[in-house]
Amino acid sequence: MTVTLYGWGGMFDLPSPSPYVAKADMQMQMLGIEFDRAIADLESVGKHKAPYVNDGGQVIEDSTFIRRHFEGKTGRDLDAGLSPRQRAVAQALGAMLENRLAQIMACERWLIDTNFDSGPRQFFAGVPDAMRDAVVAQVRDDFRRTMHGAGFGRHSRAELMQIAAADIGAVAALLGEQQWLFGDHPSAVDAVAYGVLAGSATRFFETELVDLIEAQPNLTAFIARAQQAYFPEDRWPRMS
Ligand SMILES: N[C@@H](CCC(=O)N[C@@H](CS)C(=O)NCC(=O)O)C(=O)O
Repeated sequence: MTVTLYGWGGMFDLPSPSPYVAKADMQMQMLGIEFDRAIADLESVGKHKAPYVNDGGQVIEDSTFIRRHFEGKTGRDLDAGLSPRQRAVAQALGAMLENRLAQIMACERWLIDTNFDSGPRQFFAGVPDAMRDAVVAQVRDDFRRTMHGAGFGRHSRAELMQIAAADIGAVAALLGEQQWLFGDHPSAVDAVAYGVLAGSATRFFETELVDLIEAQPNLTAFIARAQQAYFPEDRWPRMS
C-alpha cells in the first residue's frame, strides 16, 4: 500500500522549508517506512497545514500524529532507548523548539522584508498575476496578526534574538559532545531539533539566528550529521 508524505522540498538551501515537514520526513525514515513525497495541497485537508500523510487512503495530519500513526503501525517507539527522565526532557525540548524557536524563525522569514522577498514570497509564484500582490499582502497580514496574538510580534527583533539565544544555548548544552541529543542513536526529538535548527541556520536568510547557531560548533556538526544521514539528496518534486 502506498504511503505519501505531503509537504515541500528543497527550498532556502534546506531539504524542506518547513521544520515540521523535515521532522516528519526524518522520523518516517527512522521508522523504516517506505514512502513517496508529494507537494502539499493545503485546501485538500481539514487542518490546512503540512505535513500530512496519505497511508493507503487514510489521511493523517500534523507531524505529531504522523509519528504516532507510524509508531503504532510498526510497533516501534522512536524513544525506546530513553529513560522516563530523558523522555520528559525530550518532550520539553521539542515543545520549546516547535512552539518558540520555530515561531521566531518564522518571524525572521515573514516579517523582515528582504527575507520575505527572497523566501516565502516564492510560495505564491503560482497565484495568477492579477491577484498575486493582494493575496501576498493578505497572507502576510494574517501572519503578522497571528504573531501579534501569540505575543512574538510584540517583541523587538533584538528581544526575539535574546529568547532564541537562550533556546539555542539550551540545545547546545544538552547535546554536548554527543552525536545525537540522547547519545549514540537518534531519537524522535533529534528530528524536531534538526528541522528547527537547520531552518534557523540557513544562510539563505539574513538573520542573527545563523550567528547564534554558528557560535555553537556542536550544533553545526549536529545539523551536518543529520543532513548527511537523512537528506543526502533532494527527493522532493519541484513546486510548479
Ligand atoms: N503542528 C503542525 C505545524 C505544521 C505547520 O505549521 N505547517 C506550516 C508550514 S511550516 C503550514 O502548513 N502553514 C500553512 C498555513 O498556515 O497556511 C505540525 O507539527 O505538523
